[in-house]
Amino acid sequence: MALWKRSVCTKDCPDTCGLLVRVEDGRITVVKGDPDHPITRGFICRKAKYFPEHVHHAERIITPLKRTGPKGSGQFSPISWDAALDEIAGRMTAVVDRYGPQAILPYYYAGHMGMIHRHAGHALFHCLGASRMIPTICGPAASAGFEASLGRGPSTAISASVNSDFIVVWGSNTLTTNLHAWPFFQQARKKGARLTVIDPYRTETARRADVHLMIRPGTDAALALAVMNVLIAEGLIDHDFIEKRTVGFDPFSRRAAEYPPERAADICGIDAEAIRSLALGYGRANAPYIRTGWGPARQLGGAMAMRTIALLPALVGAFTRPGAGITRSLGGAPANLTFLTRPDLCPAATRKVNMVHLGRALTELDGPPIKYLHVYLSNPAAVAPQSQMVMTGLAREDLFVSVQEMFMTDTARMADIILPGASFFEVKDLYRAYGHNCIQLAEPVIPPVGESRSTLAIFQALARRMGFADDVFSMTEDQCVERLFQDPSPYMAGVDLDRLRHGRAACLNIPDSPFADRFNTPSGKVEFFSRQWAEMGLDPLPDGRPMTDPDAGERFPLAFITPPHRLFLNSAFNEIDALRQAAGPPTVLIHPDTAAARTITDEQTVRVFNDRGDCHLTARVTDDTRPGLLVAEGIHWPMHHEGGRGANQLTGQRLTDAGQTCAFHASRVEVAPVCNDCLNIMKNHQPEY
Ligand SMILES: Nc1nc2c(c(=O)[nH]1)N[C@H]1C(S)=C(S)[C@@H](COP(=O)(O)OP(=O)(O)OC[C@H]3O[C@@H](n4cnc5c(=O)[nH]c(N)nc54)[C@H](O)[C@@H]3O)O[C@H]1N2
Ligand SMILES: Nc1nc2c(c(=O)[nH]1)N[C@H]1C(S)=C(S)[C@@H](COP(=O)(O)OP(=O)(O)OC[C@H]3O[C@@H](n4cnc5c(=O)[nH]c(N)nc54)[C@H](O)[C@@H]3O)O[C@H]1N2
Ligand SMILES: [Mo]
Repeated sequence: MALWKRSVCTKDCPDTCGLLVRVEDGRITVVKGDPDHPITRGFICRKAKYFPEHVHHAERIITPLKRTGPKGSGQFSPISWDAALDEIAGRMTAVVDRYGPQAILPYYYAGHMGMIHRHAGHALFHCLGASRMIPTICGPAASAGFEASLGRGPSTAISASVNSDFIVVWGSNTLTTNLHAWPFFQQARKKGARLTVIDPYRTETARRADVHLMIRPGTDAALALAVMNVLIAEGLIDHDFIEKRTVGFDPFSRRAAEYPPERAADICGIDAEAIRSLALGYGRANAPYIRTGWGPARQLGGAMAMRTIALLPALVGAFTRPGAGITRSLGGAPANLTFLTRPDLCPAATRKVNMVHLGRALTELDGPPIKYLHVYLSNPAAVAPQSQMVMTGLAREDLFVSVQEMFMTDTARMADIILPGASFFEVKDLYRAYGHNCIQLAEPVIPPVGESRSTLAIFQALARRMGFADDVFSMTEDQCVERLFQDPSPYMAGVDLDRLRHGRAACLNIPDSPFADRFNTPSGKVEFFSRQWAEMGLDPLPDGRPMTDPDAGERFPLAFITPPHRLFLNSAFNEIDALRQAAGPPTVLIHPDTAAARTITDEQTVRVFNDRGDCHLTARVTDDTRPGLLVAEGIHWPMHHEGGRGANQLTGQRLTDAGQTCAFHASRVEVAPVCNDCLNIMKNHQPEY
């Protein structure tokens, strides 16, 4: 019998789309958009249409597996759940006895964004006293910068931009990574709004903008300062707002005076006239609106960049007018999760390991060294920086690795034990979007495929095996959801729980312009001058001097960025042949001048390299990128690269100025053509780690 059921896409994307799922004989056969969703309104990206194949893929891992060949050989045999859990519990216990609990490290991220399942491992690792992983791979630099200027909390709803007359998309590839924002921008444009995109290369979004500023990566603070310099010089600022609702304007204006457009033009690689024109457009608009992406924050000075951009609306008082404002990741937790994460169970002074430093943690950390790694909801062999170090670590004979997975990823291949994880269609969970202010509760639409189990079920079974009896290890999904509803945050006020229980998205109680009354900074005002940053040893004022990678030196003159691909979601969807074929081989965009200087021709295989590693990509010679800037879109599974090494071979573990995030878009590299003979040799020799 065929049924349509409501669900929600839980991949790590701002849009968190409402879905309708057709289920026939226990199998998902069609997935389409739910027209009743208030924001995503019935259309979905091309990737999501492949969910039936994703869930019922012939190569999905559906039983626990144990390694039977050398590490990384890909040789595994099915074993029972009991045998797998016994082995994991036994190994963990042995490591605790010999090296102490901190020799165990969990590694997870947001492969599936469910509030319950994503946080289901914390309590067990706290009980064990394992090292704590700090989840910094994505957003904290952007948050830290934004919060220094505007304070913690929600930002302007993207849907508010329909009333804007001047939209700036600052370092976001909206059409690729936040598709459902686009109709709001287009609606505003139909009424006459102008769209400016600030991005180092010509993305699909930039191509469709009125103006594209092809900024040199890592120089956004200088651009924002120059825009503010012009606004002040031209008298386009809101004195009343500045006086009543900001602090530190005087020292700030002296700093901005140091950045006339000509200086920023040199730093940013953009015409001074284009900067002036952006400032005049922004300053004269009735309702200027900025959508910031994560791009400017994935730089060594990423928090400073975001902090500086976030000050723009304050200068022109653009927080209260309908349509005006600024959007970052839309925060605001709907409920208290500590009943599940149980920070009270974590021993004081437990060692913290920043997830950006996984490579180092597995190869250099001591006192104690990491002897056991458990990976879930993440694919670090593909997504973590400096892959060579990560792979060297994963290959250690004296490290036991267990991985929860749906597919034989590069990470799973390095495991000693693999546990089959249930897909999000097979579990119950609550989901909070980060590109709009809705939440949605999803029931399983099918039972777990094969012998797969949910993250919650796996950790509970392990906890019981290890003798931990706390109530949290016996709560069902239903009980967890009810607990969430019993301890709601103020954002849940007025939310219709019945609507949620019927699987429909509900909007949180968050105004479109949450900055109207107060800024959650220490002063309660916008902080042009941040005492907190001064105390942290950072410049209390915006600083436009770019930070470049001190490891790079002159041997690596080219900038290298790795922004998202339209047909993948981080490393997810690489298992879908049709999407991989549509994406083509992993590619690098190279400007014609850069290519000519290295005798590189279009479609040639090139080797991109630095001191951290190398990676083979297919060259696309195009003026869609700047001279001196290489762009490799998307995280292809390393195994799909010629040579087996992915783009994260080239990225580093150096952290951003604040927020301790990975500066994924700050790498410096060189590139050279690869000869055909070398390629043939390479095809026969996959790397050995
Ligand atoms: N070079 C470079 N590297 C990057 C980035 C970049 O821009 N450039 N971006 C970074 C960013 S922003 C992020 S957030 C990280 C993302 O890093 P990850 O969170 O590791 O990436 P994903 O590919 O989203 O997660 C994929 C994994 O999630 C799990 N998963 C997915 N769906 C399900 C499910 O339904 N059920 C179960 N049980 N498991 C599931 C699987 O383990 C899968 O392999 O990558 C970072 N890495
Ligand atoms: N299709 C698809 N959608 C996704 C993802 C995906 O992999 N694929 N990933 C998801 C995740 S986890 C996240 S966090 C979001 C990220 O979504 P985005 O914010 O859109 O992605 P970013 O990698 O942060 O880069 C955004 C843009 O910033 C540009 N950029 C890079 N460096 C700089 C700089 O220094 N200054 C400026 N102004 N721009 C710069 C890049 O070229 C890119 O076009 O997308 C989510 N959505
Ligand atoms: Mo992310």
